[in-house]
Amino acid sequence: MSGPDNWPVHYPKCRGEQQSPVNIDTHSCLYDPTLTDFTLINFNRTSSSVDVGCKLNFTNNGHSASVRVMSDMAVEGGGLDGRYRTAEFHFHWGDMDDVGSEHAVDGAKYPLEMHVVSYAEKYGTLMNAMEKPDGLAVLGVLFHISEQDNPAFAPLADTLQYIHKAGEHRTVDGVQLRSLLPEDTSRFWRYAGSLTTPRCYESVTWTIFEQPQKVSVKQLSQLRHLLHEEGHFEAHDHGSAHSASDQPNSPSYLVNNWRPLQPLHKRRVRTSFR
Ligand code: 1SD
Ligand code: ZN
Repeated sequence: MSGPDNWPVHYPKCRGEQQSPVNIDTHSCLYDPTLTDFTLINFNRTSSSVDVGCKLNFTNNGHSASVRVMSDMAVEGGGLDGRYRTAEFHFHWGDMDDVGSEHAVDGAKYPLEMHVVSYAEKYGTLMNAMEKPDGLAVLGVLFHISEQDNPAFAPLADTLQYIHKAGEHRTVDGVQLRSLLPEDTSRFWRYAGSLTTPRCYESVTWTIFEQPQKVSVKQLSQLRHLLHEEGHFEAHDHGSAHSASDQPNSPSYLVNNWRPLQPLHKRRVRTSFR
């Protein structure tokens, strides 16, 4: 599939006026006191819990490392209407440390962004919710580089070796999704937007947490060594994507799987804090 500039040719919704990601200009955000803290239901369970384990299915889907949540997790509060069931989380990253995130804050990009995708319980399934205006709630977490490895990221990074090639899967437990999110989930930005990949449905209530998390260069490089198959990459090559080989149809590194910033048009980003 060709790059983001060509998406509207096949997916007209990608040229809509409520697209994501966006730059968050912190000085023009509107404070909204109805944006209360989140309740993250079962985000810190592991398989050692007596009842439900936090079982996760990792996939290299050729455009990201995507982790399907196979246990019962959900998101409530945060100004959302009702309960949203968590389906999966995935990552966007770059080949250099000054790019990678999809969202920007005051024009600054981060090297990594995690998206936790949940769907409105009232729609029953992710597929069913995907096109509804209030169908999805995505929690966005930005990461900056730290000297030390982030221990919360370690079980995840260690699993990446098993999903090196596009199409590979691995089921694991013991990853604490809660510990990959900021401790303080009450400070965030909120706006109405879209999926950042085709078909670009404008069905996402976006939350970007103010507090970035940490990832080491070594941990980031484990993501940067995943492979995608040539010709199946949906994002752009950013003019500098690494290539594992010069042969046509050979695998190359999965990097720069971020969509460029989209105009806000008539939207306003709200903030839960002053
Ligand atoms: O890019 C992802 C896509 O892979 C899929 O996870 C979709 C939800 O089903 O969400 C988009 S995104 O807008 O969260 N980047
Ligand atoms: Zn995403």
